[in-house]
Amino acid sequence: MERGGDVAEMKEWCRSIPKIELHAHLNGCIRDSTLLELAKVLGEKGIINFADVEHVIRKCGRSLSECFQLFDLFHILATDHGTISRITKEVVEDFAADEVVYLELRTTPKNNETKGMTKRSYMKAVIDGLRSVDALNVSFSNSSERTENISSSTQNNYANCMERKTIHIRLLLSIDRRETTIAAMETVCLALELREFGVVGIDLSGNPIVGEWKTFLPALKYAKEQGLSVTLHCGEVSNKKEIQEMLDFVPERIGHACFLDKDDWEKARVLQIPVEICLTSNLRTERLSTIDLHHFANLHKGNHPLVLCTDDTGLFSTTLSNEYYLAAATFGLDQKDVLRLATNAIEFVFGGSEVKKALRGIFGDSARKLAE
Ligand code: 6MZ
Repeated sequence: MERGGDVAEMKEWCRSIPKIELHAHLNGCIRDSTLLELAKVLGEKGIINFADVEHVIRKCGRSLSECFQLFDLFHILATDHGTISRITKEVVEDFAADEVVYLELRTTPKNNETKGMTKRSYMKAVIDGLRSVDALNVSFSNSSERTENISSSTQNNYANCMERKTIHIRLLLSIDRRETTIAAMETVCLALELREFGVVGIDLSGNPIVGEWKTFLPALKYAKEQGLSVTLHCGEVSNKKEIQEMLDFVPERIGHACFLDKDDWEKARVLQIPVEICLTSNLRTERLSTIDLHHFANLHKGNHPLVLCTDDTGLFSTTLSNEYYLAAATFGLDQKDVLRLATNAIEFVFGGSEVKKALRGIFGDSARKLAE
């Protein structure tokens, strides 16, 4: 790829191109500055010990199990509705600043009795957060491509809206592997109820060594029958039986896929299941020893459908443009390869034909610019 001084130029180019993010967990994408601010407030109230928490937030290398301990901490810091709305707004702004034009944001609806929070009110807070973004246009409706946060604007604001950039957002509701069948079913029912607010699918995530596939299967089957798209964290740890069962379910996408063997890959190839690749996340959680050994290389060579994603921008201190740069630098991709990779992602979005059409227009412009 590029030599010496061109590194900065390639990084900036990766930042400047439009990108599609399909695997990002809301609470994994909280800004460090926001986490520290929230921790300080809880520290002052005596709910947590700020010094301990600060140390954990600032720590860089984390094992997979340490990540899940940290998520529990994030969930303590971000429990009230106002904070959920705030972090949603900030996460959207951060992705937009990185030239992400379509974001499928996933989050686990949570009950928290002490805060008067139900799964439904949690999701309302997320949607309120999307609506509160005022620095750019946010389009998250399934039924139409109108820009959601334009509708309440005055005539003057309307002119501003036309000049601002637009980000298309869709939501996936996550089932946490700690949940019961009933809790998983509640999440699916909530997703169905919230379809008109941009909810397009279901994700299965959480600590991969917790829970059993059979617990989630009834809810996932129901989601599929009702026309929701399903993506699964699959093969984040070695678990041959579960990987096979997941592939037999034929999800519309899988995330990570670090521990698939030859037969599993053959099945994924025949079924053409797109893979959400999270390079930095896999490296930082020690799913592999060095990045050049990542299965991205074989999948890319074999033209397997794949999309580069961040997983948790906050937790892993990364951005989507950083993931594109990392792939380019590690696997020798040039600008044409990178733009093709970014453009291919259009085919794997859960958002439907209207938004795909809009994205084809955006990426077509970038391809023309590159050709000039
Ligand atoms: C599996 C992950 C994950 O839903 O509270 N999550 N699950 N593997 C990963 N790779 C490291 N990263 C994040 O966002 C945080 C939750 O997303 C899931 C975990 O369940 C985590 O608690 P939300 O917004």
